[in-house]
Amino acid sequence: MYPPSRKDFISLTLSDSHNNTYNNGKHRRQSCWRKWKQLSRLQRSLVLFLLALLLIFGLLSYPSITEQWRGGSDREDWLELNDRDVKDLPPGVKSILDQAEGKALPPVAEPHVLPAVDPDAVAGAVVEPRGPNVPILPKPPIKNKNFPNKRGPPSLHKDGNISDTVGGDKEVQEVVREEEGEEEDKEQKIVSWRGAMIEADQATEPPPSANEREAAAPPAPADPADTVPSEVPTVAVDRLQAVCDAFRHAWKGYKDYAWGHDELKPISRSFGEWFGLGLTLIDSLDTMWILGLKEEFAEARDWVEKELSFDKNVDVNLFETTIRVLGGLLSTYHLTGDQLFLDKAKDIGSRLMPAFKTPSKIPFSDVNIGKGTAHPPRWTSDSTLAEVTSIQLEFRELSRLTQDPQYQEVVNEVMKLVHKLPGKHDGLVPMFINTNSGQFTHKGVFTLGARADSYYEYLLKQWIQGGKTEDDLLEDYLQAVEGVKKHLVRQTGPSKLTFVGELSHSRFNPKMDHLVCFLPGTLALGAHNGLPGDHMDLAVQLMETCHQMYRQMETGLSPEIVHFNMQASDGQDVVVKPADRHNLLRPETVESLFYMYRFTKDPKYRDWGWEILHSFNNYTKVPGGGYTSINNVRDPVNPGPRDKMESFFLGETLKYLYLLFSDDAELLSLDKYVFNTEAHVLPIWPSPPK
Ligand code: DMJ
Repeated sequence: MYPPSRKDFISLTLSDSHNNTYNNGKHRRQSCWRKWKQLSRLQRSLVLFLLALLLIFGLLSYPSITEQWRGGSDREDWLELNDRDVKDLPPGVKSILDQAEGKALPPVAEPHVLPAVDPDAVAGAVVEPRGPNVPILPKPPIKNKNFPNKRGPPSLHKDGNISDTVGGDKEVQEVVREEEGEEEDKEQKIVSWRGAMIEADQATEPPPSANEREAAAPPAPADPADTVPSEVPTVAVDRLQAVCDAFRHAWKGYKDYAWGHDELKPISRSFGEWFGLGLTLIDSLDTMWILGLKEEFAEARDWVEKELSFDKNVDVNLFETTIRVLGGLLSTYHLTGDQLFLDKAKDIGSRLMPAFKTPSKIPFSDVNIGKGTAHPPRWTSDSTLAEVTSIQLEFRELSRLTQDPQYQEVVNEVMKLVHKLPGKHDGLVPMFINTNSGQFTHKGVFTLGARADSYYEYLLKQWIQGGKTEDDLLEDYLQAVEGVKKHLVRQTGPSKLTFVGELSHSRFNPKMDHLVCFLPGTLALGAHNGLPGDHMDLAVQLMETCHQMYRQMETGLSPEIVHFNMQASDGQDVVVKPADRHNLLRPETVESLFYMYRFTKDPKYRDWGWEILHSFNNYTKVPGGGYTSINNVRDPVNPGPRDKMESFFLGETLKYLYLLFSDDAELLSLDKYVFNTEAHVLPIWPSPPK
């Protein structure tokens, strides 16, 4: 027996209903016409008159209806508000406002950012664009009177630097980079996901903070070797003050429009949410402490105590949460001795642990901190290499503080696996590793930029953290630096600038991410710790190149990615492709300037940092509060505000600038601390790891 034919059944039904519909319509049209004919002439005129009246009314009310649909009145308020602020602004800042208003935009080129157009929302994040004057959350309390008043940089605390209990962590920032679509990059068609994108004591009298001390009187550096004769003391004070002013301005925007949320959107005066953990606030805690911003710190501490909860059903990125949140809390705990921060650090640390429950012990990228479940990204079972190898400083420190070995065990296991893994190229590692097999994937592409960068940084820093006793880490680091020199370091044709390119299936690509500018600082730190002198030579050369990546741009700010010209010619050394012209307020260059100044005392590094701070102020500072990422570092008239202040601007960029300008070499001495990759400070252990 065959089943009844579905085809016959369907065709019968469709044909029937179709016919009915058609006939009904025809019938209706015929009967309407008959009725119209039956009306008297007067009745017909009356109907026509009414119809005409309706039409006229409709036409008159059209503009106001459509205006309401477009939400025009909100936008007018917003523009009026910006107009009030725009007077007397430097050209770069004014151009940011002009673009936000849509005044000076090129016809198609860079889209200006308005509150309603929100890339975070597209990515599924919770975002609430709103008018400028609508508060989102209650403002933070003015001051917590009960807050213990011992504040200031740890170097000013007696025995403050090496406490028995300390914390650490690392963070990453996620950057979605458009792939270049060029032949040479075809093998690596991957959307880059850098989990980028950042402390009180009960006992003694509050010592002055570094900021207070240096601002109050001409500084008398504790260590005469730290004095720079060519620099008048007031210059240093002014520079420190300028960093504090920048921080306060950034913080004002965050406090007014994004308090308790992950990131400020300074143009639309709203906020963006990534994990919903108050990322900017946590990333900023230790910076405020170091800068001596007591009131701001107290308000933030109050929020951590009363509002911060990790008991929420949210997926977070393991790496980003480790470097920014765990690292920020551990660092603040260490600087302040305030138990609150250690308790919070333990809470988030333990909630991240499910990420390590994988067949290979290579952690998943994402964890739900409320449910205790973990998973890889939707499109792959790979994890990013930098992400799984740049969480070690923080987890190891958490174990030391809590005397609970589970944290360091899971991250040490990752390092052991990677140490033994085949597929490296003279110490250089591929960008991905599989959570099932524990093997490298996407082999053949080697970079010091996105997805691999902090692997190299953490090899050295773990070795330093552990008292320079873990030989495997040192071996991997030394081998990697040799691999970098052999395969990735080249010079430009015109000015012989030294740079670090990428290797893609044996083909050299003269492309360098701004992220790679962490390398001069790391190389210098290694040399300071007894590693070969030529590491320092390379650091000096690369530092010059990173400086040129800023200096050669019309805004004085580096683009996200540059290409170098290797032809022997008189042309440009640095080439920037249209898709790479943005600047996200990243820290890597000022981070390296800080290390280079600490180790060489050459004032040019301070001057370079000072120029960068000026450029941030000229082109990214938003009136009313906050700094914004920009679209185009080559266009000082229309830099194209992106309406986003990354948390690492406060956690890293401004912190490193402050430390660069400070004459106090004991302020977070590099012989006592390592900085995690989000600039949070962790102590070098007094005794080697067990
Ligand atoms: C930060 O989150 C960290 O420095 C990370 O290692 C790299 N990216 C950002 C800053 O650019």
